[in-house]
Amino acid sequence: MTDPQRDPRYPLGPMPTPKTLSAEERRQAMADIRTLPEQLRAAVAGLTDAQLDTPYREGGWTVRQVVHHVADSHLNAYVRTKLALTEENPTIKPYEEQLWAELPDSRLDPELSLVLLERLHTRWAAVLEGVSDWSRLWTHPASGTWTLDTILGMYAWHGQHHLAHITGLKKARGW
Ligand code: NI
Repeated sequence: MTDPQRDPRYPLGPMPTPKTLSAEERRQAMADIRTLPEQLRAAVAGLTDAQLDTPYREGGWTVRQVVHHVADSHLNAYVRTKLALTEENPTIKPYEEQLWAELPDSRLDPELSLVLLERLHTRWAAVLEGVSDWSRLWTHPASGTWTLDTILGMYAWHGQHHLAHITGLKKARGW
């Protein structure tokens, strides 16, 4: 069995799916979401095209695909957040993230997704900071019913998880 701490896909360990968070955990998670775009921008600053097209692990996504994937994922997360706040236990739409990462826009300049993430996270963080009921429900058709706290905990982790793919590759390569 693979030690999850040593699985190169999961440098921070497995994704958390908390049903509830403490006030301090929420504060930290919202701060992580606010700062992720600038952290990602700093992580890819100065990388050449060849470096951007290097997989972060054997058989994994390139740095370029990782940046575009974070935008794909967090666009969906923003929609899920707003659905959960405005509808009663909505069923969200899963998507095929691997196939999205192979569409032509994932080969574009990462700058496009960095700008998108800066704008998106400003709006998303404003929505999250206004939440008064973190127990609002939403349903994933395969994995079941979760809360807004789950979205916050999962996606704060998700940004740091992919940031660690890039910073880990740079450290391993001495970039
Ligand atoms: Ni991801």
